[in-house]
Amino acid sequence: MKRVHFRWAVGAVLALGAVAAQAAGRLVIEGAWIRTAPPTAAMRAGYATLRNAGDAPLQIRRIRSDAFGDVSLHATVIDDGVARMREIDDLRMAPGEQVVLEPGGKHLMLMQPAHELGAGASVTLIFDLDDGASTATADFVVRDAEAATAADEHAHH
Ligand SMILES: [Cu+2]
Repeated sequence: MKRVHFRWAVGAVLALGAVAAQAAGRLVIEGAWIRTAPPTAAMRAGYATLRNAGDAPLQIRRIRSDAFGDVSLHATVIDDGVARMREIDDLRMAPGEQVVLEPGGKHLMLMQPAHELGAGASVTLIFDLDDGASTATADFVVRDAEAATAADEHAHH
């Protein structure tokens, strides 16, 4: 009987430890798209809604893709009435926080495409998180901004 109680206690401690170890940021990427451009364009802009669905803060350390030589996160700032882009080095998100990447605001700058990207093409982007182990992946579909707006309006109905 004593032995059974001891085993139960060990099991409970291990279970609590497992719960504590799981506290982590979890990046969810939804509605990912890349704006259409001439198929050979040297630069593209990508948009999506990012959400931290985990129970700890997260930080995006790097974004990469086989389809682009360089991927960075940009903010659009109005400087003296002129829109300029500024790189965001380390996007931090609290648990439950959502960051919307959209035309005229924050966006992904996609440089040096490895191949032509026509409308309807799909590209995988990988987001590396600050813990060095976890990543989030999303397929970005090439489409025009009008189609994206229509889809958003549809979602609100
Ligand atoms: Cu940019």
